[in-house]
Amino acid sequence: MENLLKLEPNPSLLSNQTLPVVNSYNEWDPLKEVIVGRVEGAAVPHLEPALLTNSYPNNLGFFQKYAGQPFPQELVEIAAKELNDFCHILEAFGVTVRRPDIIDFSKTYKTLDFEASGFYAAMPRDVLIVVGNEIIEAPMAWRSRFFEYRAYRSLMLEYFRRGAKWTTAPKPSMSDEFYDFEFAQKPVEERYALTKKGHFVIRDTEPSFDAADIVRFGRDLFVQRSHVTNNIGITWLKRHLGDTFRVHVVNFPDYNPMHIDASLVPLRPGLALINPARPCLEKELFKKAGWDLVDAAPSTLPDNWPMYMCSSWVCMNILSLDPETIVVEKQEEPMQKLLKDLGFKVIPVDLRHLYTFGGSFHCVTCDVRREGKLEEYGF
Ligand code: ABU
Repeated sequence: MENLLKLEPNPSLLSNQTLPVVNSYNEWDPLKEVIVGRVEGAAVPHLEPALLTNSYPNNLGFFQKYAGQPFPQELVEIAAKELNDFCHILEAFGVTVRRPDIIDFSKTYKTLDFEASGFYAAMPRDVLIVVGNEIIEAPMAWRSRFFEYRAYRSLMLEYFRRGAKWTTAPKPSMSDEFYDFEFAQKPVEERYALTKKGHFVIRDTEPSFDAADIVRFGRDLFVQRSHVTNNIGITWLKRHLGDTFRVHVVNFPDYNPMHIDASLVPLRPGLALINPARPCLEKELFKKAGWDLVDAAPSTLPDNWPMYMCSSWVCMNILSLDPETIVVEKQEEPMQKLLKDLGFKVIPVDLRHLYTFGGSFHCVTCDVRREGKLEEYGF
């Protein structure tokens, strides 16, 4: 870490320009303030339908063994250290870092419709999205994530008191009718075939989306259908954002879809990474708008690395500090080389143990404030 701190921060990150407390229109403008998640208090969820669908069959034993208990302490300690070091690096680049409250997610709770225990506050990207001057809490679709927003409530209240527009999207009841229980029980191949035909584990009975199924390109936002984002959720988002923003649905041959940020990742105006294992079906839309789509480099992660909730394509789940500077996982050398060849300054940071919790730099952050304003990028 000492070496990393010697890197020269980009002067634009240190400017004192006055911005609204919440202000972020895209994934690449100069970053000023960010929420970084925590693994302290994380618990292993019970195998509810949506989690059963999204996890990988070889991991079921882990969930059966630990469901409802805190995540194993040795995993928490090493991932917490990686996150703390990442926060210090961001601060060294002039970025204000905020953290969620620590909550014991192993507590059980009961609503009118179900009983569950919680998960974690490691991935603010899943629950929060900033669109311009507004911060939106996503409805979410896992019962274990019903109360995840609570870890961010004190931050939301602070932003609100300081003038932010704060919205909580309606949460689904997460009653039994919301899930296709049979879908979750089907063998993987059958689930994949159904997903290909547009069937997902959640139904369209009530709006649902995870914020991480949306990616921001200024006036244009791209969203994917997934096992946590349904059509009525996308309709809610479109209607809520109104004419100022355009919400486009994009598709990928990803038969276990949950979160767009290991499939489509914009880097700067006119350039985005795409996942070569799940090439975007709407490439033409981007080409017509003058965007180059570059294949991400595969991960260097060993096959036996414990990955309970995401794929190794989180190697492309990077965080842009500005249009020229990108944080990339330290051992993902092919991704680093690709980005350097594209002209970026790369900041390598250790986060591999955090992958085990289901994400990387984009997932573990929510950019609350970036310099910049609403712009169009050719769409
Ligand atoms: N939660 C982000 C990672 C999604 C994926 O593995 O594709």
